[in-house]
Amino acid sequence: LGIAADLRTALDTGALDVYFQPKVTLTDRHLVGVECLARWQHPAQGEVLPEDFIAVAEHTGQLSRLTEVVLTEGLRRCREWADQERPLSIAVNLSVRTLLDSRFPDQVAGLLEHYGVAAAQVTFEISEPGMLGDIERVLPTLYRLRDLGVRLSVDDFGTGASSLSYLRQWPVHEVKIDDSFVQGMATDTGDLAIVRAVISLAREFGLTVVAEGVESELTLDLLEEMGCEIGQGYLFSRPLPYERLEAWFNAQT
Ligand code: G
Ligand code: G
Ligand code: MN
Ligand code: NA
Repeated sequence: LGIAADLRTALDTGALDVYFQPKVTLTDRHLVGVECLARWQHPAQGEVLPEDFIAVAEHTGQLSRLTEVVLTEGLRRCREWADQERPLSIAVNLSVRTLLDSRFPDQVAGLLEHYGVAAAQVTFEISEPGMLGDIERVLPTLYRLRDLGVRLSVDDFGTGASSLSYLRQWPVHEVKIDDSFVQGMATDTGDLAIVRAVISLAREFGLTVVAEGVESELTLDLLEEMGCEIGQGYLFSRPLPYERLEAWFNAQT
């Protein structure tokens, strides 16, 4: 239980870090937004993996606090960028458990107002496998979030083995093709076929398609040919702390 108490302290003292990974247009590598990713450097144990401390947060009643910390930091930066006439959007990952919390949409509305950020600048990413497991219970929250005007994204798309027809029924705006397919597509014709199918279907449904895990120029070229608009991955940048993101941005322009 030591780790749970340490996490509580980190959340209370601002010791949880938020890193930002660029999302860029594939045609000209123009920065359109950032995914906000939680990072935790434990004072004694060093870096704790997000999967691990998020699981701790979920099991010890700290998930809503953790989500609030990440969202607040994202909104604060989003507001600063808007003030500098750099309208970048932010994306925040949500666990299914957060979508089962009926107070969450009101909390989001309050934070948007407090930071003066337009709802359309904010995307919530929800992992496809998680979404599938609980879709009936999660849908009411998804509708309330959509009605606030925030954007919803299906993360890790392709790993949940949902029927593609779900994409039309869910109230979402974006799909993120899972990095396993994106990383495989240059060498594996099966992965290539999956990526092509997801891009074409998403476009038919009017959804934004984001390729995650873009690591090579070859993959970038293939994605561009297939009509994918936005990418994220080590080819462009790793997740970075705020100051290094700004340095990366300044080096690009
Ligand atoms: O890229 P990274 O190693 O940070 O992410 C590992 C996993 O942790 C990813 O699945 C990512 O979605 C998740 N993750 C990172 N930050 C958060 C967060 O603030 N909330 C939730 N629920 N998941 C997060
Ligand atoms: O599950 P989600 O898509 O939210 O997770 C984002 C995770 O993907 C983060 O842990 C991030 O560090 C990782 N990531 C981002 N870009 C790349 C990439 O190009 N290659 C690999 N292997 N991982 C990446
Ligand atoms: Mn994500
Ligand atoms: Na993923």
